[in-house]
Amino acid sequence: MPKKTNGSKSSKIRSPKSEIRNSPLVAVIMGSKSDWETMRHADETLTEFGVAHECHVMSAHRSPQLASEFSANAAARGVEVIIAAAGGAAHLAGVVAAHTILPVLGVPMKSDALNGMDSLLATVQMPAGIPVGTLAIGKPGAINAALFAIAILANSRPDLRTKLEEFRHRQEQKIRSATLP
Ligand code: RP5
Repeated sequence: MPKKTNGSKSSKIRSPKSEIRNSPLVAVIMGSKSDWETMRHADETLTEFGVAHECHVMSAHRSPQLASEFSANAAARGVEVIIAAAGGAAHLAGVVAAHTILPVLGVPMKSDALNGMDSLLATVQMPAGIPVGTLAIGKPGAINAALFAIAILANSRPDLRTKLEEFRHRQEQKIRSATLP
């Protein structure tokens, strides 16, 4: 299993081109640096499973060319799943999905104005033909997007499948052994 590609946190969410190395399998992209506090949970989950990945900021609105170029080139670079997070009029996942046939998982960010309902609807309501697998708003969505990406990769990677089974087992054991005050 290849190691995660990025080093320091600050480099993770800055210049995309300089960080493309070691064939990341998952690309985690987000519309703004302000999304990192939520999306770091996707980064941490992928790291926990030893999945090579990269994290970048790019916006469907503020850097449309970067977003389209990145998604159009992702498959050729060896990326197998893209996780796209955005808030508000959250078009990022849909725009990315329009430029690639890779599976795209959307994570709606919790917004100040509408508590993430705007992000959720903008991400989930894709017209037929260009699918985006939309996860929950905020941190649970970030974690589940990573787990979903891992499940996709695990179909053809027995070592990852074993890790996922062990994770589920540990999770179940926690519930079974939970005691109430
Ligand atoms: C979206 O706008 C981002 O994904 C973010 O969730 C939201 C607000 O961005 P900032 O104004 O904090 O940069 O594009």
